[in-house]
Amino acid sequence: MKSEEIMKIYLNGKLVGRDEAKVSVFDHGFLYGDGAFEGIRSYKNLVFKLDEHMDRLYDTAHTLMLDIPLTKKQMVKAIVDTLKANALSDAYIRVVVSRGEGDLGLDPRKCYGKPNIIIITDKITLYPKEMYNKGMEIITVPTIRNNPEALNPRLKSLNYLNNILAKIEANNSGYCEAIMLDHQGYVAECTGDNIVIVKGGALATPSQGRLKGITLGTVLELAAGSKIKAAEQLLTRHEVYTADECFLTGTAAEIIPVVKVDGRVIGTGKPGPVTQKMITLFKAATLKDGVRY
Ligand code: PXG
Repeated sequence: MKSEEIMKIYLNGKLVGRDEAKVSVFDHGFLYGDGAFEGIRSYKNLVFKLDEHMDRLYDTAHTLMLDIPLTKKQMVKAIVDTLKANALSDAYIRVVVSRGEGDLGLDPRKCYGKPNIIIITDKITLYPKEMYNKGMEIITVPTIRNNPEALNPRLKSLNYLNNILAKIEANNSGYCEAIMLDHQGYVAECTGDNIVIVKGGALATPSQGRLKGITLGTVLELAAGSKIKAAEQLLTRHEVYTADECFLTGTAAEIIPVVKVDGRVIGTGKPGPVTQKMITLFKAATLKDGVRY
């Protein structure tokens, strides 16, 4: 974390210090979790897959009927300006668009029509380095992913309690990540990452009940480019337990191998060759595909 004087945060068109970066307690993002967000990374002065992140942010906002008062192009400029103001070449970028200030009551019409836009740039490390080398152990938790007809997991909304409850259950059992099943009992994803298995050299990932992860999308593209088969399909825990390899994907986590699930050893119990290959391909892609600044 940068010290207070140097850290600059984008708040509604201005770059302000950490202490000045404040919004009202009447903001419906705070009161009701009403808003959208994105977590993005930059590598060596390139914002990775920024257009894809913009599309997802604006798609979430569209479903929430939240009019973002910036075009995608203006938002990209605001992100780049914030990165430059903080002199960060490798960063974690958190974009938040909340419904804005309003009277009490969950009706968005009670807001004065000015969403708050916040961009924070900083560093993030999600899991200890050792887990990347040895692979991580995860469990399945009781909290299922939201039923898509209640709150679609494809929305990256400010309401993340579904995932946080699952994270708490994982933590309570001594784990830092967990599998969440979907409303039909199929494997959906983890609390902040997508899940991929490898069987007979081919990749498989759940087809429903999950966020459309941009890291996962990159992995699927890279697989296609390397003639590695990949399918989006219904997956049960049995298929995860009996996979040759397993790994998780996410902007914050990047690609992390999984070697044990619910006490079952996956494959050899060590990060496998296909996982290693995807990590290598992914690292190379992060330096190529995005917006330079
Ligand atoms: N599923 C869920 C539920 C997520 O929240 C992913 C999958 C991976 O998607 P991307 O597009 O990032 O490949 C996410 C993303 C954090 C943090 O602060 C979490 C995410 C991203 C950035 C930061 O814990 N999760």
